[in-house]
Amino acid sequence: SDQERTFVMVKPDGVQRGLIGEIVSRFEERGLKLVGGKFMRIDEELAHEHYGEHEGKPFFEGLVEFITSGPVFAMVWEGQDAVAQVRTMMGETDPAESAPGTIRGDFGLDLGRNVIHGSDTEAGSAEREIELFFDDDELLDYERVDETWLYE
Ligand code: DAT
Ligand code: MG
Repeated sequence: SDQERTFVMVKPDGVQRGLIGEIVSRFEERGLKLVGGKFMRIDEELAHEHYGEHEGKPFFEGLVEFITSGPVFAMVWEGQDAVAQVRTMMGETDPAESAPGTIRGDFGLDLGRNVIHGSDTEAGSAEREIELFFDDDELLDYERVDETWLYE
């Protein structure tokens, strides 16, 4: 099996709307393993680093303002093809184009308030974001009791 880690974050709108538990539950029930979690406020500098690829785009300043506007719940999830599986479970970037059953399709309506972040599948993205938000000693290695039943 292709075990990998991905960075996920409940954005300030998701925190304010009480969706942390619901979102964590979906990944837990899917079989992904939580290896790190942090309730935190993103400062301006971290926001610029995290969303560096979007610097200069018309929505960038609004995006930074939004992501720093309140606490977020940052996480690292591990599992088979975790990066792509999380992206599939999130839906499209625009909640309006996201299928029901996806997180953005079930809990969002507006592009600028799309509840959740997950690393994209481009090589190195997940590793970069995990390092940006977590120290090595904040990521835990352990076995979940259901692993022998989750994976062949
Ligand atoms: P994703 O979050 O699906 O990886 P992205 O990396 O392209 O999407 O963009 C990061 C965030 O920026 C996205 O979650 C919402 C916001 N955003 C993207 N495109 C936008 C646009 N055209 N107008 C307003 N906000 C946008
Ligand atoms: Mg992205």
